[in-house]
Amino acid sequence: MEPMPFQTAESRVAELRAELNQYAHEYYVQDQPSVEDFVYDKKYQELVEIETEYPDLITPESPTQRVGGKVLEGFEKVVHDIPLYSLNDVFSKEELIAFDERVKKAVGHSVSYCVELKIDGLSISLKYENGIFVQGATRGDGSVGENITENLKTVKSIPIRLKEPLSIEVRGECYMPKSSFVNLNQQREEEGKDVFANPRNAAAGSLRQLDTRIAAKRNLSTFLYTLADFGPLESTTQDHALNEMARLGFRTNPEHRVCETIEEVWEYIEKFHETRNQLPYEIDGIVIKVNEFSVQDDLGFTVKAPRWATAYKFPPEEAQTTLVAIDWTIGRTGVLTPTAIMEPVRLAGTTVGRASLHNSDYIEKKDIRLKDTILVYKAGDIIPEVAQVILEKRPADSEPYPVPTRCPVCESELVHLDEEVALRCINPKCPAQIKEGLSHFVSRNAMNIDGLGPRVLAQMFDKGLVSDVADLYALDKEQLLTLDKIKDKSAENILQAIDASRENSVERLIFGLGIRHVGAKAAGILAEHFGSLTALSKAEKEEIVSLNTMGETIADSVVTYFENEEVHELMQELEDRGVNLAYKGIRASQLENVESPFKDKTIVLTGKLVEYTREDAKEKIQNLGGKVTGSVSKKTDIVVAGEEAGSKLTKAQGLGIEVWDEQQMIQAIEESHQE
Ligand code: 0OX
Repeated sequence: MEPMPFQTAESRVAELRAELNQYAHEYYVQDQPSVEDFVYDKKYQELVEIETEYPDLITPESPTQRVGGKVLEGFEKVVHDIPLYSLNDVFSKEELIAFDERVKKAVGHSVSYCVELKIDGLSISLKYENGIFVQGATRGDGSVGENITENLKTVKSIPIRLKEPLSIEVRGECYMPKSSFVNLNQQREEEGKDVFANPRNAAAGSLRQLDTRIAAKRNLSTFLYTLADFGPLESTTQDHALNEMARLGFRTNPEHRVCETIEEVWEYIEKFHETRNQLPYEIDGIVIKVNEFSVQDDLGFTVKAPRWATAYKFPPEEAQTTLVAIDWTIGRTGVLTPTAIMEPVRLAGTTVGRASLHNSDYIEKKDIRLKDTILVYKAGDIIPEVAQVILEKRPADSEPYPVPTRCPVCESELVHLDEEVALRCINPKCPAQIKEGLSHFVSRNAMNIDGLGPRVLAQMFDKGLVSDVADLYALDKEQLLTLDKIKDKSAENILQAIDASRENSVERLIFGLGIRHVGAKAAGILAEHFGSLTALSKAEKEEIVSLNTMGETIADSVVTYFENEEVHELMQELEDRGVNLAYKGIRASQLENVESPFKDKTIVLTGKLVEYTREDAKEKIQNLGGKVTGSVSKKTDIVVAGEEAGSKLTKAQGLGIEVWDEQQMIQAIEESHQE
């Protein structure tokens, strides 16, 4: 490519940054993305390229500076000019009413309260000078915290530049969403690393990393709730201060309310006590603050906490029960995972009889034994975990739990690799691993073959019909009919589903092969870049590392995978049996040349489509530059209404949104083209 003149580069960089920062704000702060990931990725890549050519153009607020890179020696101390107070707790309605009585008595009249969810994360304090983020610190003991600016710069919801050039200090909570916590622990388990006990510890562990690239990958988020130093801002209530913070670009929690009476506060508490499990982040209570700042000032502080606020703490989501047995399962990569089988117990609204024990080291470290009374913990929809043993309740005849030394399925000797906390079965022919691998291959994000549940696959394997994924493509109806509960019709459906999967674009196959560290997203990026499995199999490590978001771990894993001769035989077999090895989507680089009525439009598909499946229509529209979303809003441009379309159609009509029938959509797809 022709090198760009400096001036063009300078203005293009400014343009790209403005766009990328806006997209990031919509995505990370407002939870309302306006563009598909690849649009962001492509512009980001362009910015990286220009900045590589002209490093002088890099500024701290460039989104490229969010990926971390600095390795620190330690964390410096930060003295908080304005101390961070803690909160007094209340645990019952009576105590809450007593708080309200104290407040009313002290100020001589009733007051309104601003109520907020109590986010279970880590308190942080952020300083801005002339609108630029200059310092981020932990709470520490309230007077002195630690400087974690570099790690906080990687947290995408924290603005690097405010919407106005103000010098202010704000405070809030940095936390890890539940889903990120589950994914992180799953990944750590697979890598044989220690797991985090809860999202709060995971967030704390991430912010305490000296290598800022680690924090950058941890998907942390924030909610800000205190304007500590107002600068020139004027606010007379907490509620207004929250709105001001949101206006300046901070993420604030949308659930805050103003309540006029303590009864209203109680209703709010009850509502979130019931529904807290459905929130995507953990809360451990509700914070109740006097809304008017002038009344807050009248009430003042005790040594430790404000008199104008309190925290209603929810009872912890923990319970005690007895450990009856430990069940070991083997994953796709040979890792043995122990599950506690317990006396069923009520926990966070459900009855649970199984809980995660993470790995063999966890059992040894915590000295968990059969018949022990254990404390189980569950956060929302996260799988329950065994937190600890209640030693006082240990039976007299208890003995340490003998961790297995042989694979419970293939009986080969287990290994405990250095630096791993898990036991592994390293027999590549271990039936348990192969069955898991088959289940992964057919799963929804991989080859998406319906009708092949784990039982059917296990039977196929046990009967010798299938010993690797390529064998699925050589199955015939007679063979299927030998399986339990498979009748004529279901055999046909299975064969049809297998057949349809032959046509999948290759990212599904790449993911389905189960190459270590290659998730669905990485598979998509690799497929788009290399264009085929064959090209990927010949890729050099450097080329993979050069791709956006790909690291050394993935690159090494891919290269090592394709060094295996058996993998090449498998690829050949797949190809011989008609499985597509090519990328069928449109490469992002080609999208610019698309001319179509869907380009940059938001489309909702509703009702029954006759000629296309939803999935097919979605893929086609996306390939033509459109964004397909699930719900109708003011942002929707076109609603495609199939047969028996219901409420979405009605809503679209109400909002005056353009409505098409399936034929109009097909015609538009056919008339669109790409150069
Ligand atoms: C939270 C939270 C914590 C801070 C000191 C006086 C009032 N964890 O979500 N603290 C506060 O406010 C306190 N608000 C919150 N929302």
